[in-house]
Amino acid sequence: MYGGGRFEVRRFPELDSTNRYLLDEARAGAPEGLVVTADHQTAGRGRLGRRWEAPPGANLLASVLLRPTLPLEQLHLCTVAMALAARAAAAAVAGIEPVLKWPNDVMVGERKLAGILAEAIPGAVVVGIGVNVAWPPPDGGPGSDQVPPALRSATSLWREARGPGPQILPDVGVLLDVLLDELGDRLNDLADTEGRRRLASDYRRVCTTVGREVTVSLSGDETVTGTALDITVEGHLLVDIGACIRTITAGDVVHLRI
Ligand code: BT5
Repeated sequence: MYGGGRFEVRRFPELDSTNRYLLDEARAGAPEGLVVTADHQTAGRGRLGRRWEAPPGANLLASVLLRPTLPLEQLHLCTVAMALAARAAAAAVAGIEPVLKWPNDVMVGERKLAGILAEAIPGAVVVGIGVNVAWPPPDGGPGSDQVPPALRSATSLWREARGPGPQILPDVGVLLDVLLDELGDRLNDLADTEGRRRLASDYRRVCTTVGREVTVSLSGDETVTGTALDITVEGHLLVDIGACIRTITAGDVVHLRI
């Protein structure tokens, strides 16, 4: 699959959604490794029709085109690869150690630092990521009183950055370079069974959901509550719901206790 090739990055001042743009390019035959970034999205997508918010120029908004030769049930590993890469990149540029909340969140404690949206079409997967870099600002910083109530549990690299002296504002371009470096290594892992096992076990080690009491909203109106036991080699979540152990392939997780 990826084969250690180079990424080609197309940068836009504004797009509706970098995922939407790259899915159209994928349908038109664009190659694996095409990356699209936007300084601003007018209709940034979250999962299930939700929105991804970011003021112009503040945060990293990027999508990567993959053409993995993976069976359908293993496609979630594309999100796993991106989540691990984002965690490593955040550590490198801001000196922090985020954790991963299943299925698609990069967190600092209970605050969301980044979200990942993988969308598949025949022959391609577009993996989009929004990493909060300069927004939301540190508490009491410029604009901190304008963060909408629904996003008060979001955090950013600027808000979290650790190091000597005053908090440093990491550079979006540097973050993208580091993220793509980290992602390249992990995409190579997607290509073979051993590599995929490594991805799943790396994810398991930093997944804050494992061991927690959780409620998971599934498609339809179904919800399940239980103890998150483990991550499978496909990157899915195993939940002990008392009567049995359920394998959850997609869903929204709420951690019930800190
Ligand atoms: C996600 O969805 O977390 C996936 C986000 C993916 C965004 C990237 S940006 C580049 C690429 N192009 C796109 O169009 N999208 C991708 P989900 O798990 O559904 O979370 C969405 C929820 O997170 C929203 O309903 C808000 O509650 C919250 N949210 C929105 N913006 C946020 C932000 N900047 N930081 C933290 N939380 C946010």
